[in-house]
Amino acid sequence: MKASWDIFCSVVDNYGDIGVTWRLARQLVAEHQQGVRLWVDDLRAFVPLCPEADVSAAQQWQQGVEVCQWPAQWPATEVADVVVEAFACKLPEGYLQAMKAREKPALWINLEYLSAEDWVSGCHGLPSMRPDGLKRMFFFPGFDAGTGGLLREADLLQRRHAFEQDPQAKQVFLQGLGVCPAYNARLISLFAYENTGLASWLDAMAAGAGPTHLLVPQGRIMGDLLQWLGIEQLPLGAVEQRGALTVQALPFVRQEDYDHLLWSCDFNAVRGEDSFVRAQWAGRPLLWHIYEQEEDAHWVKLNAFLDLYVKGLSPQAARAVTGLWHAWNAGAEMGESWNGVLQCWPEIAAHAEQWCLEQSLQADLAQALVLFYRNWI
Ligand code: TRH
Repeated sequence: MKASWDIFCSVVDNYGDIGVTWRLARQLVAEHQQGVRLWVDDLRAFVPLCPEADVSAAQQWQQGVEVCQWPAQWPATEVADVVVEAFACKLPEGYLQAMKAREKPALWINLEYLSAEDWVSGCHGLPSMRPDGLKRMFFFPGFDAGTGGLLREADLLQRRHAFEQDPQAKQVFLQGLGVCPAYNARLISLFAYENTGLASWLDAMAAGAGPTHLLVPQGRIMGDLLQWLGIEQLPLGAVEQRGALTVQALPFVRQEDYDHLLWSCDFNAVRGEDSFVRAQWAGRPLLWHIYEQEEDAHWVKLNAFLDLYVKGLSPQAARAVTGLWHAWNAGAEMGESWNGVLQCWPEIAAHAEQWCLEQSLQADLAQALVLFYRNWI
């Protein structure tokens, strides 16, 4: 059954808000044949993910999604069957009025941020009544069966496995980015916020027994990287070597290609929400730089995830992963914990694949949303 969807995205900062909503919109169209309009208040954040997009278009079609600039002056607009307010971004007043006037009520969903905290499954799917008579449903992504699940395209793991089994796929992809690592180098991608712990991690990799090739997409960590390298700039594609460590700056790649980058690496440092989930689907060891929140609320989220994630690891490996993630998020010394992870590498690598498989048994978030709507009508 084809329904119409309006997804509202306000770009607070970075790429997470648009990253999640664009991925969801594409999947609703491609896999569920839904009619999707994506309202974005700042298209400048969209273009790096979808380079064909026109930053100044009021309306455009991209991959079957109608992408609309969310204008300051809200125009008269027909309300969709399902309204997704991403991350409590506050719907336009004019749209709310139109929702009230709609003969058949629209399903209004507030899509929340991802968290592994216990309370999430208790709040997932709950309604909130507003004084104006409109009802909003809370939809929480998450890691257990009581939540809305994680965004995952139906063929994602199949595509990853095909990529891994094709001996040329990785080479062709990396060569396209100008990356030619030494045959025995450990390949690492680094996507993170500014981090005072970076220098000590780079020191440890430079002093490592084997070669490491670090790929750094353009972004906020670049300043710390340049400082450690002692240079003013690192042009895209250029390579710098310090001891056993090779560092290479990469362009920010389109969203589909970011998966290829994660699949090509042995270890991925990721951040925020969407890249964090994609690194889990890559089935490789990972390091999460969580988005900082007021009053250190992010530490509760970080530890809630770690508690879940390290289950099944030996005490030594669990300590190594937890130690590394804690050091990174505290901007603290990384050398000791990195070496701790290296010592448990085979176990941590096998665990990452196992975690991916377990998580893939859950319904994915787009599927869960479509089902939620079907059950609601
Ligand atoms: O950009 P982020 O830090 O986004 C953050 C978080 O979502 C945070 O929770 C939110 O509150 C804040 O934004 C406003 O990290 P995230 O979520 O991983 O989003 C990055 C997106 O960019 C993701 O969709 C992957 C994509 N990406 C590419 O498409 N190409 C690239 O080269 C890279 C590095 C990322």
